[in-house]
Amino acid sequence: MNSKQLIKRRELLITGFASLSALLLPGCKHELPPTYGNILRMGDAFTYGAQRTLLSGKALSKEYSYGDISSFPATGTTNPSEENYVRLRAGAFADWLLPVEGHVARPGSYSLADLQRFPMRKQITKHTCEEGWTAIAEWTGVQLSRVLESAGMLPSARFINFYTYDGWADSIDMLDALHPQASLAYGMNGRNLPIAHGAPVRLRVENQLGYKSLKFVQRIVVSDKFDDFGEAGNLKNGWAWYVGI
Ligand SMILES: Nc1nc2c(c(=O)[nH]1)N[C@H]1C(S)=C(S)[C@@H](COP(=O)(O)O)O[C@H]1N2
Ligand SMILES: [Mo]
Repeated sequence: MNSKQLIKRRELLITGFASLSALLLPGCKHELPPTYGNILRMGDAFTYGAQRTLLSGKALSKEYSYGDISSFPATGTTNPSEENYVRLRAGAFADWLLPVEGHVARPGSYSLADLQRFPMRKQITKHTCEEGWTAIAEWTGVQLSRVLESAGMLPSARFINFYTYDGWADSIDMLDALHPQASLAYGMNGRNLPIAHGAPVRLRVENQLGYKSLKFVQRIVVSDKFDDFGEAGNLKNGWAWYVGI
């Protein structure tokens, strides 16, 4: 890192801390992450506060071109053994249905064909794993916002909870859920999403670290309350709830 970069980094940190202290002023309480007060997750307060203030949640993650697409390791669960998943996979996911429920006016389930009837979005983005590797792929899918709008989010909706066939659960806030690049991907690099990468549908949360992009999505629940799923969620790995990049 050269001295210019160091200064820039310092400026960013100072701005970050300044904005964080601004966030601690009364009246700005809503900008504190929902994990605030959890000693294990103090980092959330900094990254969440700084990102929300500096970027206002509007910034798009960089999109790349076809020539930038790289090899892409499949990590974590690559083939769930859960019995329903095994059955659905045997039927090429023709019977797969994604329930969208909770604080919505029209709870219901979406087949793969239903999701593919929504306007399609393609994005070539960089995945950043917490282990330190990155990879670039093209994702084809539907913006999460379209599905949530179709289900009719109620005014009480605050967080979106996701459950997966390999037993993962995680949540994102509304700003990230309605981000234009937040999507339910059913295709990767022009083909159906491979099993190892989360077939038939995975989440893409491009503005956070890779572990927020849940594979093998099973159920979506719109909630009025924050839930990080405690030890059943990412806390068991020592991972922050909010990992904006
Ligand atoms: N359901 C589920 N989602 C998951 C994981 C997992 O093991 N199970 N691993 C996470 C992590 S740590 C990363 S880096 C990416 C890996 O996605 P990939 O297998 O397509 O590389 O998925 C994320 N989502
Ligand atoms: Mo990861």
